[in-house]
Amino acid sequence: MRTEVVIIGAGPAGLLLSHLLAADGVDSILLESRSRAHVGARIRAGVLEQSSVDVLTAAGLGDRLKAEGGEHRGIYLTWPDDEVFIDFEELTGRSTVVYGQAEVQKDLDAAAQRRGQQIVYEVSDTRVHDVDSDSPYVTYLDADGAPGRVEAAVVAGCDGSFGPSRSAVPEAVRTRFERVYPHSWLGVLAQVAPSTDHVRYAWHSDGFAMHSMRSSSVSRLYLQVPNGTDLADWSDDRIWETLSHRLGSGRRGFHLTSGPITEKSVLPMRSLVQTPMRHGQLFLAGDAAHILPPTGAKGLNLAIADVALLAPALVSLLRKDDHVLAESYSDLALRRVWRATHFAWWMTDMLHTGSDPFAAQLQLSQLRWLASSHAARTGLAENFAGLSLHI
Ligand code: RFL
Ligand code: PHB
Repeated sequence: MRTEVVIIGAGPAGLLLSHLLAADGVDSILLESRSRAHVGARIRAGVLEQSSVDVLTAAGLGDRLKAEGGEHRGIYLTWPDDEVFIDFEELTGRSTVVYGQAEVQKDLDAAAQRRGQQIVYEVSDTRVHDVDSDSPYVTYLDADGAPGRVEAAVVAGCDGSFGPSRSAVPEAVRTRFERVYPHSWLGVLAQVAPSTDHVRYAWHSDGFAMHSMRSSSVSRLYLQVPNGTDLADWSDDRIWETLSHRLGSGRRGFHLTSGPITEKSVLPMRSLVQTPMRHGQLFLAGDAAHILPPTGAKGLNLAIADVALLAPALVSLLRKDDHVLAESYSDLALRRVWRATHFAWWMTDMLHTGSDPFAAQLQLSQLRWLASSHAARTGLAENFAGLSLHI
């Protein structure tokens, strides 16, 4: 097969890229290792920042988001002695929308169906070739094990944390910056109305906890657990008791209501940035280029921001033979990536507890500073909700 852009990965980054390219008349083919049903059912991110909402809306993908997404003008930070509401709207004039990644994926998938986008699902052994040349190509095995090959002018690596694109940049060219955290998140989805009106991040000496939501009848909750945690050790009762304790149920008017848990998983946390995000005709976007701990709610937002830069760069390159945007893509995208990487690290460091009493006192001091300082709250709010696409 031949196309203009071969996109590896049909997650949010890959599907949005194909959508934006198609809007400018650039053809693409997507190769995806999982089934369409599997990709559509993944429960992941929940919070969209304003610039992501703007990108999706401008791309004609904003109808359901507007109707069903809940606008969240801030977050609570709580700890046993106090709490603070960080009012993004008041502090930055920007807001966030709680709209599950599965819903974004559904909207992108519906748009892809409508335009007849070519997507090859259930591929394996995906390999990237000759990105140093003008005629790169990707090979794979299809669902029946038959070999396939797509030739293109450009390869877009949108294949997430575990795909092959990141390693297709030669070792001599790439730099990997990495941090592995000693914590994981145990995440649950529960069929119960949220007990909080805004996302609640809780510091506790036993470990961090968080209460988010997906709709008026579905809650999403997380607990800090040690790496290597076995889900079998966490009964539903133990999860609810621990959440109640760490979130401070019964304190300051907050009462956690439990309900049936429909999904449980453990998510290890790490930060990784690979530079550059372009090598030859290969461009990386989303988790393929960078991974963040979820504490700052940035992963999906960064994927959308990358693609919002990459799509016009590829259109200029392929339609006008204009290389300027393609050449600045990596540097521009990385400015935002490092800002988000710092923010996610900072939020993680402030809220996850261990056995070091000195660290705990610094965390509490920082939380009290946020509660007492307008400037501190503005800094957090700007990073959470207020980043513009070009920083
Ligand atoms: P994805 O979504 O992982 O999509 C990559 C796609 O590539 C496919 N693939 C391959 N295809 C072909 N050949 C191969 N060899 C392939 N290998 C992989 C995969 O099957 C997949 O379909 O990456 P993308 O598009 O870059 O999107 C990134 C986001 O998914 C990710 O950053 C967020 O989910 C992170 N994240 C959050 N981000 C936020 O912005 N806000 C949040 O509130 C938030 N919460 C979260 C999160 C991630 C979580 N988990 C489980 C990782 C909460 C959690 C629990
Ligand atoms: C979520 O709703 O899944 C969520 C919200 C905020 C985060 C991470 C995840 O920081």
